[in-house]
Amino acid sequence: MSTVISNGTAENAEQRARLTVDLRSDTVTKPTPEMRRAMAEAEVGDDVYGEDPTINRLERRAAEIFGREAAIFVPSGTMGNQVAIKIHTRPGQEIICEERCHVFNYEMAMMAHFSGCLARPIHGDDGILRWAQIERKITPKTYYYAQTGLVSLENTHNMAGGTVYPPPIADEICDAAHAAGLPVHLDGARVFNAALALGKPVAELTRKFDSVMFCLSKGLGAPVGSLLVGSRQFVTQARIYRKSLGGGMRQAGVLAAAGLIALEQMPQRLHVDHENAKFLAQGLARVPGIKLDPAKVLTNIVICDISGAGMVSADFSRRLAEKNVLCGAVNSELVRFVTHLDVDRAGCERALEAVQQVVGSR
Ligand code: TLP
Repeated sequence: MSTVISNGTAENAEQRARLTVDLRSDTVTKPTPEMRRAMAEAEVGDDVYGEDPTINRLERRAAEIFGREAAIFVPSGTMGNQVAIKIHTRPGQEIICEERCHVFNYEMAMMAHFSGCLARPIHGDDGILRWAQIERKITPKTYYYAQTGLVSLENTHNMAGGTVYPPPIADEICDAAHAAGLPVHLDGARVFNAALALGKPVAELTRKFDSVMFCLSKGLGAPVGSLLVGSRQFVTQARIYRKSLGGGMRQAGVLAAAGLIALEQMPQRLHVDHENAKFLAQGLARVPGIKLDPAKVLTNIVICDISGAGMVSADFSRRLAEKNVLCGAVNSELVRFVTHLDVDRAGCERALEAVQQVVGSR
């Protein structure tokens, strides 16, 4: 439709979008033609009555794949995490988490707003916490301390650069937390990337967690949606809190239809994103003034320190955008590139050329 606009602005914008290499996030992917067809043809019903057959199928498949009793489809990863936190905690408690994690930094303080809890953030090298660190932060059972209510981990760890929990470390945290009477939630927005990096099924990686949230709308390429998996009792409670947040959707089978394709077919292609991220990381590490260790890039996220290039991240990303390459500023020194379905090797090569020009021209 844009071509009929006489001043050409929309047309130019569309052309620009086609030329752009968008590495801001793996959330930017467009649904594949197969997803669009499935969405158009989806059987639907009212999911608030539990009558949407496509959503029911998606939830059953998610539960099966994760080896759990039940799953619930939620509109976003944020809602999935916050519903889980609400179920596991009571107002006035603390939640132990890594200091750069999503639930603490990017979910609008909802652990305080919705659940009445405070974060007890801990720094983990590469975003990975160890049980010994967690244990030291569990508050004594004395009436004047806010009691620890939950441990929340993130795998892969987004802002630590898509890092992956070694299974024995995550297993130890779960076992020891349970022995201390604490539930453990996993923000597994990108847990399929972790599973690929470790060569293990998601069910095995996540089996000891009390609840797991994972996203269809990131590397798996669906337009919308996440799932929360756990016991039947947990999911029954999750339905109540999802509704209270306004997340009770009606004929959302159109979304679940794309989600089913994401869940069944897209994990098999994530290796392409990992290979592209590695390629990007190796190229970036060769640019003078940019610092990162490509050996640490195990999944689809590359975070590098650009402070040696003599500019702050906001300027770096603005200059890169002028060359039709988009990245994200994590803070004034760190920049994030995320590979995904809609960026190929040629796009990564163009991104590297643009970075070289931006850094070289300062
Ligand atoms: N992450 C987004 C931004 O919010 C930072 C991104 O571009 O990476 N957990 C993790 C680990 C995430 O990375 C995200 C989204 C979420 C939860 C929330 O998912 P949504 O955006 O569906 O609410």
